[in-house]
Amino acid sequence: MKLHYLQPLTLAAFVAAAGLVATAAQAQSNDAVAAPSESYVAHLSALNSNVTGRVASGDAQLEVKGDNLVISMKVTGVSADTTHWQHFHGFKNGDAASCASLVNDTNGDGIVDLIETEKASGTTMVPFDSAPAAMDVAHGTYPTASADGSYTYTQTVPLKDLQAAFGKAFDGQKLQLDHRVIYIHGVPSDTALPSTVASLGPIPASVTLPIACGKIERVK
Ligand SMILES: [Cu+2]
Repeated sequence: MKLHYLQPLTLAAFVAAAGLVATAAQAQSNDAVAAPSESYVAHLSALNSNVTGRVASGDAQLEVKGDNLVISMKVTGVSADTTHWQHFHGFKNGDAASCASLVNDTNGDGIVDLIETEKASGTTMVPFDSAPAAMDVAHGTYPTASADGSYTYTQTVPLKDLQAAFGKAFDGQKLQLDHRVIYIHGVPSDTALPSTVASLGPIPASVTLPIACGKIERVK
């Protein structure tokens, strides 16, 4: 007797479960092709070309895809075979940052050093290294340019982790990417720099010297 009742129920349950599986599979494939929910770009222009002897340029793309921020950068015209620190910089109070220029060369040595960028750009915030959400600016693993002075960088960052680390470091501030600027730094360690070129603590000025900057803009 029981079988007569169970069988139709089991069949119905099976059909329902199969339907759910199909719906889940459909949703997943929709996610895979979905456009990013937020998208940003930055076009980077050279800084301190008088020191580097090159004209750096680059493009950065930042896309929110599901739970991740996907960062990709393509950079040319930077010092060859040199590791290039790169970060977004900004103001701790959320004000919109802009790229520094020679106007910010307050000591008149012809070079805009990292400290001189602070008035226009605020402080170093998130490293574009191998683990941005760790926010370990001084110990990150940054890209090294090839022999022709170019590199590409891509990193997928769990957005929740990044936001949590950022809020902890900057008084609960939000990322506000479109209020930030991206800097690329670095010239070879044997570059002769005047002693007026300031850096952060014990970090050599050749490591932190800004060589390109671009404002992050939201793409509609
Ligand atoms: Cu930086």
